[in-house]
Amino acid sequence: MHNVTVLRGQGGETHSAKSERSSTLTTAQGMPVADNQNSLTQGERGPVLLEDAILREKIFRFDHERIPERVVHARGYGAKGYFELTDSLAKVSSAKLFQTVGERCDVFVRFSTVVGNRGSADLVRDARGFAVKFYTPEGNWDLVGNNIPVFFIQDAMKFPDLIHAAKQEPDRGFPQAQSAHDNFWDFVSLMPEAMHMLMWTMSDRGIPRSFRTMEGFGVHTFRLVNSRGKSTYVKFHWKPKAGLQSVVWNEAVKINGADPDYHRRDLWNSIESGQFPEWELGVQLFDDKFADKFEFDILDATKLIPEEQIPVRTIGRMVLNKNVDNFFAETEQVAFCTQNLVPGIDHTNDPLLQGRNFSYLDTQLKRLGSPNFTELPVNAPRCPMAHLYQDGHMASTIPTGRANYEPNSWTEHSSPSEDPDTGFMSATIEASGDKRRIRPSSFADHYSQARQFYRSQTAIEQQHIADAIVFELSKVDRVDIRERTVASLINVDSGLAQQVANGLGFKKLPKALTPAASPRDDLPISDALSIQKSKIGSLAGKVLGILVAHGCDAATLANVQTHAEKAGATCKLIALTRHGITDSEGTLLEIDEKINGGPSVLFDVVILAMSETGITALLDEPTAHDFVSDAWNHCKFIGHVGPVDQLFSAAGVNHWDEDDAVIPIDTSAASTKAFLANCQVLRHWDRHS
Ligand code: HDE
Repeated sequence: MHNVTVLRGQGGETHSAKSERSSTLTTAQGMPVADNQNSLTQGERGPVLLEDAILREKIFRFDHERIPERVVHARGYGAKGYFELTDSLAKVSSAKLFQTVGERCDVFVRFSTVVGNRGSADLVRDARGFAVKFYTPEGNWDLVGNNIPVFFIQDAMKFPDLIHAAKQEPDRGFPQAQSAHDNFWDFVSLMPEAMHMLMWTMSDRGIPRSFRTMEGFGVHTFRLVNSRGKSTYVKFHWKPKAGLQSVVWNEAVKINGADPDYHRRDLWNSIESGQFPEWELGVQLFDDKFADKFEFDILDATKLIPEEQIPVRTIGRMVLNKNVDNFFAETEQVAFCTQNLVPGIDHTNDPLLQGRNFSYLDTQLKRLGSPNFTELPVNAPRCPMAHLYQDGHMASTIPTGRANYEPNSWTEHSSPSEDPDTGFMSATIEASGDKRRIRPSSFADHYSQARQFYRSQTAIEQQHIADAIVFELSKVDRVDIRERTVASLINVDSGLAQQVANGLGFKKLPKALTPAASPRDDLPISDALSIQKSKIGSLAGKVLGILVAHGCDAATLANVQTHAEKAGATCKLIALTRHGITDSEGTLLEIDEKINGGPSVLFDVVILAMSETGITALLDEPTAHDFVSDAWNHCKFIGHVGPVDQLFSAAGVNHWDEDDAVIPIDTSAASTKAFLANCQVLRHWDRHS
């Protein structure tokens, strides 16, 4: 029976009266239900009676199950865990969570795509939200970031335009969760400030393999403030312990069909299996002196500070060790607000950040329907609290006492009062100047960092960027939009622009757009911007897909499974049927996926475990051909056991036996180990060069 105890005191300690769990199904009012199958009718085949309050309540509750989805970041997935400080920031911040090494606080994290609706697929090309709620001893701190360190626009004024342009076009209501359409490229090609983030979304960063393999960034410059009121600028970074990893576009397209829940399932499975995803929290700290000499404005969210210029100092780690108990109650109802700060952390004047500070509280009120959303368990602070707010829809705490105002002189009903020593103090910042609507000239250079990003990628990554832009622009109907984009790309890199122009079939390059500030050519390559330059080097958390044929070698299969699991990887067996496949010793194998539900795109590494007798049945199965040809085309490592020639031929793959990443595995443990050691790099990019 599902959720008999919906009134089971979900509010936990914030509920004044907890209902006890009943073994009998009840109504929302607690009345026991005698029949949950049939409506109340007059006569056996007669009309349903209005009197049937049980039916009416049930349907009423059902009708009201949905709340508005988030206007952006609608599709997301949450998990719980903790943050632990590993290096004290006491000198620069008075925030309690940054004081004592080893101290932990609970966190709730929600990862998301930006553009798609709640039911869209996980592996669309998009930025990913990376929002963390820290339940600190001084209240909730929300670091509402993305997996990309820069944003499309500089001023909050343009956010509704950006999102309108990116989401479904208003007349037709499609495309869903795609930037590959006219409106998006129309807008971004008219807004050169978008070019830097475009480079990121068109790169492999836009199609991450897993939430576990993404970096996270606070994006804006924030401030840390110490106990003497001194402020230091800070950029926040999350670095995944599992390393950075993405998929290729053709894989992403196929994953979305095979498993639209690929990212959420991956997060859920890894936590359930005890492989807890982990990130380091790092900071780039700097002062006004650096800010003044930096090439760009530190308040411009379309710019980053290269790690080579200010190294990222690791100060803590975050471990996600618990899945949500209920998706709606936690992941849907979690309400992040950029203005949720704690003493010791503060904002800067970044105009995008300032706009966000208005937006999030407003959006939560709309979405959750009441200012009391802060009382929902996932949003409620986990520290002592006392405020004088009251009433409103769905107030679920019962405030006591007579004094609900301050100051008051009711000593017996003592009420909370302010504390200038421990309370939040905004950093003291001088502000002056004319009241105007103006974009500072220090925000004018839109291309230099886009160029730096592009040039810092490996050749393969650069190719992926060009391919992605060609793909997207090929979905754009208006020629002038395609041309304007290429004209803008010339300012990033003429080689890239030429490649895109060729991919689109242009006869000649258009004239470059006139940039507001000439792009610089002197920014050094930053290796930290490339995924491929950061090595993975471990199989931990990876998933091996083993296509098994009837009669495949039992000893080799056992070896592979044992050693892969020792390395922290998971093995999934794929076969023609879920039941009835036996190995060479006649043991019935526990199959995870039928071949047409377990394509190789779902796995990091694949192995073909064949036998003379078993392979024949697979030769007539088109999805077995795709399994092999996709693994090959996506440059994956392919281990093979037993006779496989016919399967490669059926899949149309030639010269596989000359390829360094198609590796035979025999019955010896050494051979399995060698294969697993080799495939740690996950892709053999040279295959198609
Ligand atoms: Fe958001 N953003 N945003 N955003 N954002 C929302 O708040 C908004 C921006 C980000 O998992 C909304 O609760 C404005 C940058 C994440 O629940 C909304 C502007 C960055 C999430 C909103 C920005 C983000 C949101 C929609 C420009 C990266 C998901 C639902 C001024 C640093 C949080 C909600 C979650 C969600 C507004 C720009 C990240 C409408 C006005 C830049 C990760 O309030």
